Amino acid sequence: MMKKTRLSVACALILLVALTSVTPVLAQPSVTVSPYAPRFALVGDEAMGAVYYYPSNDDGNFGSRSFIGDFDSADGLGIADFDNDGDYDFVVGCGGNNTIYLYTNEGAGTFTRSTVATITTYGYFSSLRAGDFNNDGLMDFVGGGADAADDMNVSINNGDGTFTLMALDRSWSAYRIWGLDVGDFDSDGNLDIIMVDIYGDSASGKIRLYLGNGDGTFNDLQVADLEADAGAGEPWGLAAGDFNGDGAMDIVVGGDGTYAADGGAFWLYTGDGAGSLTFQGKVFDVDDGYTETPQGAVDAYDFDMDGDLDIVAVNWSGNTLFFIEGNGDGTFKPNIEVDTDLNNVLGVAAPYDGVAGPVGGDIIAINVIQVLAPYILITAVAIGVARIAIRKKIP
Ligand SMILES: [Ca+2]
Ligand SMILES: [Ca+2]
Ligand SMILES: [Ca+2]
Ligand SMILES: [Ca+2]
Repeated sequence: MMKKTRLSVACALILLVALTSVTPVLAQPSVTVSPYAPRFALVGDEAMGAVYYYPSNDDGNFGSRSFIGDFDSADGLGIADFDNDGDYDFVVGCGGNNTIYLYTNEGAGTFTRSTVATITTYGYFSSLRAGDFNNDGLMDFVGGGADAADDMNVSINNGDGTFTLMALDRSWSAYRIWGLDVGDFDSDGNLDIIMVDIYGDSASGKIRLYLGNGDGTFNDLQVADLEADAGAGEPWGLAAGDFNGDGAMDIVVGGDGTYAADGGAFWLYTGDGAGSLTFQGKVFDVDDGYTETPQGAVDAYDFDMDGDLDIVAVNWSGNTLFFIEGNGDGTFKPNIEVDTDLNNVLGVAAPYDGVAGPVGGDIIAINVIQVLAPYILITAVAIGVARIAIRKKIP
């Protein structure tokens, strides 16, 4: 009897040791968010190892947040319909364990997680952004590490939940690349990638455009210098979109207060539709009086469904998520604080609807109905273009 008891205790101890020595796995292999909305914003909270889901009320307001994941850290995020089933999924990069996860939307607010890639050459994951870079109808994404020696990659969607990495040249920057986004800047029908460098004396603030060849390869060139234009030392966030409604892709880029007094400012560059950008000055800020260096990440989407692009932005040291309504003419309304209870937020994402053009934000409502047939998409694009044309005629 005594022997049996000792044996049981020994077995229990062995079992306990076995359980505690198992490599920890992330909690929440699937998660159901509540309340659920088909359009949403995400924030990556590095300090809390969390992704927060904010359901959009489609009027510029957001519902209460849901917690997703239990990550070592949560950095870049990209939202798109990666499995082509008519709802938005997302990818998140976790610098803490060098892993990119795909969360597939199962409907009714349930997201199921799978591992896309484990990339040990990444120190951080900068912004992840979705787009179809090889024109096969499947949403891919771009992102990568943000440390000096890290790679940058385009991850091509194989259509079966896996992705194939294709390297991007980043030899122009010996420092960190944090803000990036996608759009067709030269109007050739192929999606391009635009990014900005942070840190360092030689490359800081340089804005680089990767012109897509439509097959997942790119040719890159420098198109602007934010440090020279705005005096911004360490730009973090970059969002692409047609912010002034002229049909050409523009960008907003955020800086911090390290080198410039204008910490938390975002500046607008307008595009000419041929790959060139013109500096237009400061258009909004997310400093809100914070005294630290309020670096910001940013993304664009028509959250109030009025036909022009709005902004969601986060503030690293202010720990805040902001909504900034766009006026459609390259100007923006004062920021609104959506959530002030965050901890060192690095990533923010709005949906990307898969249209490689300046009217992407205009067709969200139609796209969500389901792009089941090509003629629906064509109709949607036509409506977006028509709306821009009509708006330009109205004084
Ligand atoms: Ca989906
Ligand atoms: Ca693709
Ligand atoms: Ca292009
Ligand atoms: Ca424009």
